[in-house]
Amino acid sequence: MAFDYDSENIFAKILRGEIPNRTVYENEHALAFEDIRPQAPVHVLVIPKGPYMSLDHFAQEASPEEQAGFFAAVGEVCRKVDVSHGFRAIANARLHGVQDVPHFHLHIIGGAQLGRMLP
Ligand code: D5M
Repeated sequence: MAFDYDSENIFAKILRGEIPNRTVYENEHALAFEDIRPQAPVHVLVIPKGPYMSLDHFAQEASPEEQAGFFAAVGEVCRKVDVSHGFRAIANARLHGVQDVPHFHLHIIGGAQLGRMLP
C-alpha cells in the first residue's frame, strides 16, 4: 500500500521541538518519551525520527540504520525504566488497530502487573 505521512501530526511536532515532551532517551534515529496518558507506572513511547506512519511502513521503508537505531532505543529505554518484571510492547496501526497518532510509535508499558489481553 502507499503510505501517506501527515507531517502535522503531534509526534512530528514533538520531533521538530514545537511541543514539549518528557524525554526518556534519544539517539540519532529515535526518540523515547513519556506517554501523556499513562496506562501503567511505566508508559513510554518510542518513535523513529523519520516520517513513518505505522509499524508496517517503518518495517518496509526505513533503512537498516534507522531500524537498528530504533531498536537500540527500545533497548536503552528498557534498561532505564523499571521493567525488570516484564512489560508489554504495543504498536497500534491505522483504523482497525485504533491508532490515534499517525506517526509510528511503540508503547512500552509496565511497572505493574498487567491484565491478560489477546492474543
Ligand atoms: O496512542 C497514541 C498515544 O499518544 C496515546 O497513548 C496518548 C499519547 N500522546 C498523545 N499526545 C501526546 C503528547 N503530546 N505527549 C506524549 N504522549 C502523547 P495510539 O497508539 O496512536 O492510539
